[in-house]
Amino acid sequence: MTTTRRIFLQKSAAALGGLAFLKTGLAGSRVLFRGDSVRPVVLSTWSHGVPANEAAWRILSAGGYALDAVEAGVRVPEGDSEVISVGYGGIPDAKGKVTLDACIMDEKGRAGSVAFLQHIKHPISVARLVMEKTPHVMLSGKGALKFALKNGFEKEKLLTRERKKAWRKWKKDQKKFSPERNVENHDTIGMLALDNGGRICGACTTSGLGYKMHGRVGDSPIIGAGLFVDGDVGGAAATGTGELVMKTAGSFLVVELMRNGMAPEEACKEAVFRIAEKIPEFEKHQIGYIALNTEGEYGGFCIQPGFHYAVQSEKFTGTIDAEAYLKRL
Ligand code: SD4
Repeated sequence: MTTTRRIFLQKSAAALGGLAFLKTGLAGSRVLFRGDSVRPVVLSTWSHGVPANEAAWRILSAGGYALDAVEAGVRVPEGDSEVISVGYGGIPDAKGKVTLDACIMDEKGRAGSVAFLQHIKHPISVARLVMEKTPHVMLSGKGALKFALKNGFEKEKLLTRERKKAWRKWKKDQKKFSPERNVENHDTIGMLALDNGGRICGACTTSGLGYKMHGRVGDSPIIGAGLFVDGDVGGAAATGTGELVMKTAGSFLVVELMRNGMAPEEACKEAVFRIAEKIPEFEKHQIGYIALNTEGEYGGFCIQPGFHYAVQSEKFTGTIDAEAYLKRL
């Protein structure tokens, strides 16, 4: 640990005043979790990653392509109205509109993304088409919608009765944006997969922070922030308050750290430390990173306790609680 970091941590501990927080053990002070070193393997953020991984696994276990696996995987929460942070049934913005962000990246470095997309249930599939059918990486708003409709996607109503009711209550009660930390079913899905052929791909899709400002776009459709893949190194994905991830180019940073020799969990940890060093009041937010390298090793790390990720492989299937930067006593 650098002196600067130590000083920073002392300062932030003091700034947290009466609140009882403890920094977790430093890299090297405990045995670093390195995942299983296995392939194929798929991992994704939160518990809604479990059924998503199952869909991806059907493709991976049959020898299929990681890109098909991540697309099929994240389409599961996108289509599930019970998952209120992704796709259909997602929490709307402050104006009551469900606006979606998504991106996808393959092992060759190709990328596609959509931002501020409305009325389309599966933004990840539109992002894939942007990647495959256009010379661009990102389409947004009405242009993205037009592109989707032209390519056979249907215009659908994404705001469910339940979410509309909750939005009305939010409007009446507080009219104030406040991101909630660690509320299950209230978060982005980021997914990373390594297939039998050693190809690594990733996808990320979300309705974004609940009751965000109309027009706000988060980290999830930004290549290098919500998701990044380098086919020679590995991939990373983020969940949580996107502004913190964007300001630190989070997923790109995690991949670069792996390129320089760090294990996935160590790289995620370092990227969380970067947020802690650079962003005032970071402790009010949650960020969770997951990472996977081309060896099939994986890991995650987060700011607050409570973030978990789902893994599926021949060696392990289940969820893992990520280590956190802050620990409540
Ligand atoms: C965003 N990272 O829009 C996403 C949403 C999220 O908890 O993960 N929410 O900032």
